[in-house]
Amino acid sequence: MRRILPTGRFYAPSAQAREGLDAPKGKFALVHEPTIKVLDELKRARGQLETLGSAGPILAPAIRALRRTELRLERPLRMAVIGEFNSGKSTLSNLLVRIESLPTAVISNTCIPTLLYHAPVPEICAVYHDRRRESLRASTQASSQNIFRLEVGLPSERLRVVQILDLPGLADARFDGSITDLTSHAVDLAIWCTLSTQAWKESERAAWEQIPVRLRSRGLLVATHSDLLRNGDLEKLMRRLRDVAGSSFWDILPMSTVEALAVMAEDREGPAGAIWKASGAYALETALDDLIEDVRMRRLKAALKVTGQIAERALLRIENPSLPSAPGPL
Ligand SMILES: Nc1nc2c(ncn2[C@@H]2O[C@H](COP(=O)(O)OP(=O)(O)OP(=O)(O)O)[C@@H](O)[C@H]2O)c(=O)[nH]1
Ligand SMILES: [Mg+2]
Repeated sequence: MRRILPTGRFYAPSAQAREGLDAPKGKFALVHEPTIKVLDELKRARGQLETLGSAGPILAPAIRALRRTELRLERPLRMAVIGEFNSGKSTLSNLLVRIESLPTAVISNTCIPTLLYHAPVPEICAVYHDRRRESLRASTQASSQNIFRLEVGLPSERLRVVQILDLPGLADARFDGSITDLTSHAVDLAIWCTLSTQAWKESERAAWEQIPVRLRSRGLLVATHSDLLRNGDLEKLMRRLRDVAGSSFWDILPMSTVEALAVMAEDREGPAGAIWKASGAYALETALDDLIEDVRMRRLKAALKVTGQIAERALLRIENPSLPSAPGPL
């Protein structure tokens, strides 16, 4: 079926979509000191190698490999928001970004994976399956056919730390092959949204199992629509979820995204207070902060390991120039 994209929707926020309004208040810290320290050292080492003119051809692969490692460390993390239809994925993505840009509705809505990234002014582009990119304007009527992913640039400081990939809802997550497409979007962490009123069905459990183990160890299970349950029922639900899914997630949290969004709309200086906490937003963002720190440290550790391998190979090539240059995958 040919679907027309509502591209104008992404241009809607005007007052909201200004740089600086959403400067993170102690959450999603932009500056990660350990990463900056390692990046400085990598850049200094690469600079020194680049000045060794006579050994140029021998060291060129190491210099390129170091640059790739730097780029990897400089990239924002990428978080997928996954779950079955209408589980509140787009609403939660809007909350985390602090800009209500993604369409949300009771009827099935998100039809193309949509990546939110930082841009000084709103912009949108389509990435096709052949990886061709096309910038879209508010007036563009683009067909969703052949689009691999939409990319929406928004002036949210938080997106400099972690980009958000809002995915179409899974019908029956067990049989929906798109869950395995996650690998092609290069995501580092994930949130699984499950509806509090029918949380963590067997189909969801089975689908989560299809996700690579590495990503599952970096996942949060968020029980959305928690406002639809009475307090006692919510406590019972959380006990059950911790019992049956506790070992499959980094953390499990209840969330009333609509209540949090209402607080956010009233207090754009930085939502806080009892309602914000009761909505679950404070706990979710704290857990996300911890997870982001963990993923950043794991990425750093991997980069240091690769750097060691690059240095080792460069030294071997100096001793034996006939060695192949491949420094191994990053
Ligand atoms: N009461 C309540 N409603 C919510 C909550 N989160 C989302 N909703 C509503 O649930 C409906 C679906 O939300 P979406 O964010 O569009 O859900 P989705 O998972 O992105 O849906 P698809 O893209 O179709 O899979 C919307 O009407 C939201 O306003 C919540 O925490 N509480
Ligand atoms: Mg959606």
